[in-house]
Amino acid sequence: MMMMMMMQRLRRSEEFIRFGFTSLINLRPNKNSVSRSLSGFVNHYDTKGKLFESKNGNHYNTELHHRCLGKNLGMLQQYKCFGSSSASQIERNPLFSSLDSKDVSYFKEILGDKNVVEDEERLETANTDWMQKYKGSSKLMLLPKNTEEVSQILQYCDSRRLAVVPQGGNTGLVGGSVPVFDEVIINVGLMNKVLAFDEVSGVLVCEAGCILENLATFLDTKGFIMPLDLGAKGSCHIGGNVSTNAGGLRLIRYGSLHGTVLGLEAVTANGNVLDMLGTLRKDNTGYDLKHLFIGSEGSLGIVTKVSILTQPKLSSVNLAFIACKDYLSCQKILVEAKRNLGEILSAFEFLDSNSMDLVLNHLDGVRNPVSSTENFYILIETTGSDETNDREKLEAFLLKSLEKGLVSDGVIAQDINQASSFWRIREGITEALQKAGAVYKYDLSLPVEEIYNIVNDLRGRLGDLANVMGYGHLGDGNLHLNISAANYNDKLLGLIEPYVYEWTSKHRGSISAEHGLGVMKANEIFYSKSPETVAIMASIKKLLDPKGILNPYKVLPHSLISH
Ligand code: FAD
Ligand code: 2HG
Ligand code: ZN
Repeated sequence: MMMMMMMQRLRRSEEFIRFGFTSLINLRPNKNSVSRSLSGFVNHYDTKGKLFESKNGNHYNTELHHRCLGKNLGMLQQYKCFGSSSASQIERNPLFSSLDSKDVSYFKEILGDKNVVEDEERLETANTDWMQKYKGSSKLMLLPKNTEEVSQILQYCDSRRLAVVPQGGNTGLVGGSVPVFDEVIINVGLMNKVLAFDEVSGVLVCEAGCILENLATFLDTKGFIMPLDLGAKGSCHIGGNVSTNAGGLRLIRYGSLHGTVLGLEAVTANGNVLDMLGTLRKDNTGYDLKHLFIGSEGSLGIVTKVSILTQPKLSSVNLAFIACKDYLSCQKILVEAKRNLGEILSAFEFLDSNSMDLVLNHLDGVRNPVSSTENFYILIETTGSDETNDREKLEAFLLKSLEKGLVSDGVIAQDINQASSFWRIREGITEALQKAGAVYKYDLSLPVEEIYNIVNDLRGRLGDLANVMGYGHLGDGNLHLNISAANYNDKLLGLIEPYVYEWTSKHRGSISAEHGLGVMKANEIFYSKSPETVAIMASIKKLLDPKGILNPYKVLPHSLISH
């Protein structure tokens, strides 16, 4: 019966409509605005742009969700705790200076008054991460307009040993983009110009503060697309994307930023400008140093310019939303999709029924596109240049999967609105989790066959203490394991960590597939990297930032770099 219905649906969709995607979420809208994403998610902003209330009415405690906050010594908080182990306690590096009025005067001289932000409300926003989970107490945010200004700022901070935190769109999910204590925030959002675009090679050169979605809009006018796409595109910066080595929804097709970023410019701690802004596909002259900055989360330098290989926009895009009864079927569909859709496969994402229920319960206007309730859902996107052929390929693939019993139901988007509503389900999970209460977030790379075992194990371990959700970029072997609970509490955290990290390590996975380590996992790096490798990382950090002023307490274990 189910099979008949699915066949009918697929046959009925004679005209699978092509679409291009527009913005899904603008996470940090302009001043004086009430922003609305496609689902109706609303953040209220006051006139200074500060987030003060989420739609569900949660008023966040200004101390947020740190496990412990340590004592106040004078003006400065000296300790903070993150994670579950005693090693997660962080001490403010006593070697760092504290900001004084002469520092502020100097910055005003080089940047002008208006780009030296001391306003409390703007600082409150810049001190707080997207999840409202990490919060610093910086008294200063600097907004440089060009590389020279970044260089002058860093040269000065280095000479004074003032710690800094580079910030882009502040959408990071590991507490990397906000200060831990009083670090000066350097936000490159004013550096937002497209510098060059070559329509023959597809190489785009731009400043680091360009918002990803604005670049996508610019490229659209030229008939090109960015090689990466993520739910935070309305707010995240390309510099932030490069610094986190963001993955996202298109990685399965276009690869990671280590492949698509052809060059970059970065400023190191002492103000040195490293011009590595090449635009060549091939360049084997010596060590390829740009890779050090891709994914180093602002710990080695501030990325100021990026050169990236973009892709031609193809005319036919199709999106299917399908339901499966078990995880083994999801795996088999992935294998078949790679084999049968091959060159046109452009996304392969999955979510479990807990994730689906969460989205349905917390986001307005979202509905399950398939009539049957199943344990798993998959989004398969194809992008190609032959409309008839691409459509037939996807249709034939789905019918075959249905006949084999791998798929129990499914639909193909008929127009751009339907496609957006399908993507809204997948991209909206992070937002729905925020609304549901406390969330413990893990971003794991694992062998595909192991991915759902950890979700099941954790469910067994936590019982009814929390709601465990599994979703993510299945095509890339990347699970987003999220544990949602009414409140943050130590008992729950103690059951989750280090269990999740040990489990991942035992299966030779990575404890950070795409979000980075930030402050959340700086001390956990050994679960995925050998001591010898981490020691070399610490040497590189010392070489490029001997005084440790760049994004301290992040990425590497504090014990290795705090002296
Ligand atoms: P920020 O959050 O401001 O900073 C992130 C890190 O980079 C920090 O350590 C910061 O110090 C450093 N940094 C920022 N700019 C610079 C710079 N110019 N120079 C040096 N260091 C810098 N991530 C994914 O990988 N895939 C996803 O699919 C994805 N989806 C998301 C969906 C939602 C709804 C949200 C909220 C987040 C998502 N993320 C995802 C995480 C986040 O959006 C990415 O990590 C993104 O690349 C961060 O960019 P940003 O400009 O906001 O950087
Ligand atoms: C995604 O793929 C993002 O949606 C966010 O990387 C994942 O919320 C998360 O854990
Ligand atoms: Zn992701």
